[in-house]
Amino acid sequence: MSNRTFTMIKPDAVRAGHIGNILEKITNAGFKIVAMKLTQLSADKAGAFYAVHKERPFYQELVDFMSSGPIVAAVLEKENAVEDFRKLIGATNPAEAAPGTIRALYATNVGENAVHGSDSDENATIESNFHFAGCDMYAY
Ligand code: DAT
Ligand code: MG
Repeated sequence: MSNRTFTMIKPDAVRAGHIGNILEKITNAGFKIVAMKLTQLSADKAGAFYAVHKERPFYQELVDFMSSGPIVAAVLEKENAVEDFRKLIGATNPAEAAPGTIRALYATNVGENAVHGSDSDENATIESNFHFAGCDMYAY
């Protein structure tokens, strides 16, 4: 089991001024930020990141949204990181997200849902490399 996962604070939450609140939830839950940047995805890069969803009806909407403004991309470290982070963010649809989860607190709707979290160790590695290949990670 890996001890790292990958997250993005999505454009809706960045625009709403929630970067600080969300990072506080993440660090209070015991995750260490080992790499982080503020960046903006081009439509091409957003499309590539979410390529697994390209046959879904919401794909174009997702690509447009994810490239609509800046995001915070980060690699997080904690024991059981992938599973614990998915619990911390809550269900994809904030209407179904458990109380106190990041999506329950900060997501707008199922499409604009404040944060991304990797769904497997394999995807955590792929997604971390997508944003941070060649970048240093910091242990502390
Ligand atoms: P998650 O982000 O919880 O892993 P996912 O991988 O199924 O969810 O979908 C990726 C993103 O696509 C999700 O965060 C928001 C968008 N999305 C998913 N289902 C959607 C829907 N029914 N309508 C609009 N956007 C949706
Ligand atoms: Mg997913």
